[in-house]
Amino acid sequence: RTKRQWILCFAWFCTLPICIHAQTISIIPAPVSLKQEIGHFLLTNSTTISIPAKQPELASIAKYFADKVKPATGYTLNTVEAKPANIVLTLNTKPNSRLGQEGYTLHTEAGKVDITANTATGIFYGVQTLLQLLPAEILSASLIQDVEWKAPSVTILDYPRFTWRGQMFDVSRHFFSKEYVKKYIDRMASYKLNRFHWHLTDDNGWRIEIKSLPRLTSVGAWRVPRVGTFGSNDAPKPGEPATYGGYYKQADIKEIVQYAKERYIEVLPEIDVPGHSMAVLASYPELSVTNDTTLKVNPGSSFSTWFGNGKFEMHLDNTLDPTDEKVYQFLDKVFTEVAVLFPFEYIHMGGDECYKGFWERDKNVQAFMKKNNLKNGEELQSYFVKRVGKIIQSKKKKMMGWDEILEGGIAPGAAVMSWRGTKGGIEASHLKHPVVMSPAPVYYLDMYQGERSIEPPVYNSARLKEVYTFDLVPAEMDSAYVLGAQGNLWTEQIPTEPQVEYMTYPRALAMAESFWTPEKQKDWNSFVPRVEYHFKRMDIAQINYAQSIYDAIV
Ligand code: TNX
Repeated sequence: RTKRQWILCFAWFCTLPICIHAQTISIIPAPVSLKQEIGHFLLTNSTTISIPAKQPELASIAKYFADKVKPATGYTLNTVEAKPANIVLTLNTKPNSRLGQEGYTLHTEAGKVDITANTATGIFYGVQTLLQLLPAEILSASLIQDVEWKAPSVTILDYPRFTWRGQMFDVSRHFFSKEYVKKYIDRMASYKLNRFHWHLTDDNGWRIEIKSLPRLTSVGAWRVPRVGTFGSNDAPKPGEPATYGGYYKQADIKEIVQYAKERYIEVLPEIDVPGHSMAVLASYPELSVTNDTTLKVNPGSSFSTWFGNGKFEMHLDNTLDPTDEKVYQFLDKVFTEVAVLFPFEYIHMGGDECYKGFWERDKNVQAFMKKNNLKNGEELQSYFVKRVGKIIQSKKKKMMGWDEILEGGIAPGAAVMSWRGTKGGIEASHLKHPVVMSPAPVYYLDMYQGERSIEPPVYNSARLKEVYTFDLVPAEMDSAYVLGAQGNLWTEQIPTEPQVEYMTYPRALAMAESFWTPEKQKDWNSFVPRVEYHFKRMDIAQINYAQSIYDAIV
């Protein structure tokens, strides 16, 4: 051997102990900068958390952390207002401009964790990173005694790429309990996602109590069950009881909004109109274009659902009558209550996939269009959306809608959620309207991601690697108007909680990283082993997932 080889060999031998002792770090989303040092912080029963005096928000973050680690460790961590303490949460008195509104710095070493930020939000994200530095077993719901609760020594500086990092959950096609919605939200927070888009209404069930309109939930929240036949569209048989469904009482909604707030997540409510409204029309038939009193809450899927046989089936459903003042009075009542329940600045009014055949065939609608100089269905829908925009504005909220709201002329100030690819988003950005990117199929969590034969019967695929590597701001876009992006979980084919998780994970991790980590730092080859480690965390946390990393590598 040459002298150089001997030296290299010796150097390798000397660093070996460090390598053996260094814990692997697998943070998702990857932080902007991370430096690992030798050593670790050990969490013990006597670890104390220090928060500044008169900072109730930081006190509740400290409690969040203490509650999180308690089941697995059995420790009851003490919060103190004075230093010295082991874990110190500090708000910068002079803002650090690199950190912005959501960034943080985290430093760990023997006996000490320091988290600083300009805002409580940033502190919360620092705590999430700290939780990810602790062993996977920290997520266990029951006591674990044979693990040392070590977090490797690191220095991290971190902040997000986008302010809107969302996930949409459709609770209309299948209903999910309040407790489960909370779980979904808490898991979002652990990956630094901060917008929970709650798809509360659709053809298959109205899920939010509106006190002034009780039939929406006494009638509209219930349909005939179609258990085991995903996507079945068979009309209800005569006399078949509407027993499947459920809804959230206003008290439940408040509880969930508060729960989300404690996790720095804003809740975006969606009331989908004028299409996707069969649950409304079953409850208040006088709002339909044809005043049809026989309309029922759709039993299976709705306007667009992919079937196992690959067929894309259009449902030519009735809609709200855009020419009827009663409809706007109804919407005023709905948005009055919605605006009070949800503190977020935006309300989503849907606007997608509205079948316009009834409008074309209805004499009154045609006469209305002529009188108002509306040339086609798109212009009539635009008239409708603008009226809804005014109602939403009168409640001191901003309106958001699916990209169909661009058709026939967009309402002033409306934000667009781009779902039919990136086209709508690009157009809206040039019109200087805020945009959230959620293009199908890439960011659609109801597409299959792994081995076809064991996936739910959905029609298209969104592989993990495609999701991870997708460039969510195309070059043609005016990026200044991009608020961020989100994944959408439509649940026509997804009736159970384990299926919800299977479809969500690990793709939500790929999105979380795309929405947070600087684009040029994203690296598929580093992501895959980190996801593999998070599978271990999810096993311990009892979260289901698809093993789609293996499939995607091929
Ligand atoms: C289209 S995305 C829809 C939903 C379906 C979804 C199925 C959008 C605005 N509308 O109603 O659930 O496709 O992937």
